[in-house]
Amino acid sequence: MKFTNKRPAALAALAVTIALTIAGCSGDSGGSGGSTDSSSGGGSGGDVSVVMLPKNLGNPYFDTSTKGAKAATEEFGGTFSEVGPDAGSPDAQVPFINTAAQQGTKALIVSANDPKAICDALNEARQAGTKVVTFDSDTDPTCRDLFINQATAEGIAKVQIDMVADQIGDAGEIAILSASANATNQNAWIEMMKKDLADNHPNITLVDTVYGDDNDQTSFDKTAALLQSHPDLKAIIAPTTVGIAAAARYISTSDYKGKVAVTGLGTPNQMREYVNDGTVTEFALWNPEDLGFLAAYAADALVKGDITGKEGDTFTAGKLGDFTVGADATVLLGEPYKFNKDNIGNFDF
Ligand code: RAM
Repeated sequence: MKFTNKRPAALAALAVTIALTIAGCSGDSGGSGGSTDSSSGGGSGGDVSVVMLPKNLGNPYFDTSTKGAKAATEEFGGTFSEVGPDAGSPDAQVPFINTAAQQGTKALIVSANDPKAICDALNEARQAGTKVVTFDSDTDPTCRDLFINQATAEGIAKVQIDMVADQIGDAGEIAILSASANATNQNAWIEMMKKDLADNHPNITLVDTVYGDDNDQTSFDKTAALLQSHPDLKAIIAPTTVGIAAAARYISTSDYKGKVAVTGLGTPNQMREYVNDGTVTEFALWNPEDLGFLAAYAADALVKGDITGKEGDTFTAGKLGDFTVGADATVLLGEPYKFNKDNIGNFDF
């Protein structure tokens, strides 16, 4: 079952089955070391060991993708663990990659904080026999075997510009509150949003782009600063689930509520109260659980030699069905989906 806006009924049915917690794969963030390493004995302890390395720990978006990856790994009988830094700085993931390689991990699934900073470590891991699957935020393609893309960058950019244009009458000043300055995914989306604005929305002006580092407090503070610096601001686009929730929280209790729109990419559970109180009209996302699920099945197919990452390779990802590897060793999950007051009640993630 895929999460696409062509199949809202299937999507709703899937969404209500998604639980809020991740049993057994997310633990104490370990103080300054910032790591979680709680392995689960997935299935029968088969020979495919999977390590999941999100941008950082403590983000509900990645908790949900880890939940999907763990479920898939249990289905194919592998072993699963999640590790990661507390903060998504460019090279914070390097020690976790090195450790996974030293442990002889069969597959590493990574959302990269920087397209290049972790490349050497990933390539060393690959030389040691670890298959590397990026998901959510890619590295340079030379540093991984496969990238699992949630939706096309063009599609993710367009849905956000369409929403903001709709919400501000296609005119006025807007700003972007992004994640970290080096994030491959957000930077690709921002470039395409700028192009879409230039090509199709001459009366919207992007006046600022700021970075909340996927940290709730930093994102909250950056929202306040944006509103102070740009008194005519009509909207904030946050292409990050952490940023949009922080921006909405700030605006929901301020005089800007109802005057400055907030949209972008968010999870329904984090955004529900701001949709219900009228701060937010509409935002978008894909299903992070499906994304993690697909990444784990792709990792399994690589480890077992069913695919190599060549264009045209095909594999089956359990309940999600069959997928084909496209150009640049990329597999596409689906399309972004828009959430608003009419449908948000159907989702639980
Ligand atoms: C945050 C992260 C993630 C991104 C989502 C939309 O959770 O930055 O990489 O895909 O937002």
